[in-house]
Amino acid sequence: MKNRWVLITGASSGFGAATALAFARSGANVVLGARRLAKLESVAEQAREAGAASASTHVLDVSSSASVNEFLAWTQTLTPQIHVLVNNAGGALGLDPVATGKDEDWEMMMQTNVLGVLRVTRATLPLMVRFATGHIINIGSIAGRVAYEGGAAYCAAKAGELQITRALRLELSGTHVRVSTIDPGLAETEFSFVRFKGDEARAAKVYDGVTPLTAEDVAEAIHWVATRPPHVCVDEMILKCTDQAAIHKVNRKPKT
Ligand code: NDP
Ligand code: 8X3
Repeated sequence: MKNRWVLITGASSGFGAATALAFARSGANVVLGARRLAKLESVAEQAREAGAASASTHVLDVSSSASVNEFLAWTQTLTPQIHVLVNNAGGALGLDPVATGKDEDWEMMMQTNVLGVLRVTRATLPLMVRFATGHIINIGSIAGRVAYEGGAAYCAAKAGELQITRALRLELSGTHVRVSTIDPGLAETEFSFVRFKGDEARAAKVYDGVTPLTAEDVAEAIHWVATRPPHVCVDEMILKCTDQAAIHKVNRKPKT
């Protein structure tokens, strides 16, 4: 990845931050976006120390077309070409059943996980297609493949991401731009803290007695997918911790 340009959304924490460091270690230029600029800058500093050719940050809110377009205009002041786009920004809000679900939670999940992926991809494609190379890596979830109670909107959003990935691969056939989705299961990041709106105890319970994936496990998979030879496209990758045999079948060690 030496001197390649890698754009990562949602790079201020979790998978996005770990992915920035993974690409930094292989000498890439990392272009980082998220809403929390101070956190992004701290990730960029670590990326420089880890060996990034450069690490640049700019505020990005994927739920706004204006913000996405401004972000990509700024990106083009750095580089005319993006080699890898990691559409990672997103997450869940709430675990309410449909009967008591909240409009604002549903709208935000669709805005980030679905429309955000579409917006950022549309704005980035010109920086790939005219160079006849590029790789779009979307971060989906096992929730996009199997539904669970309280997950209707999040599962729908990640199923949307999966179908966007599949449609895009068809649309880009012949352009040499690759399209992949990486769909993790339980991983300990800020995900549950955000889902439960700052309730730390409830968030911690999600990982009780389990050895979940780490952000670094997922970042390593993203980096591996991005570094296959140009004729190889990993279409879809499902990554789960060994304790999670299926979405509802999680092996939890009894408390001692
Ligand atoms: P984190 O909450 O740690 O990271 C989410 C990232 O997305 C943050 O950097 C956040 O930055 C960013 N983000 C959220 N909303 C926006 C927005 N509107 N505009 C720009 N950036 C935004 O969680 P994860 O690292 O776990 O999540 C990353 C992705 O992985 C998500 O798409 C999530 O759905 C998916 N995923 C997570 C799993 C898990 O168990 N952890 C499993 C499967 C998939 P900021 O708040 O600064 O904007
Ligand atoms: C996050 C994984 O199972 O909590 O996408 O929905 S799960």
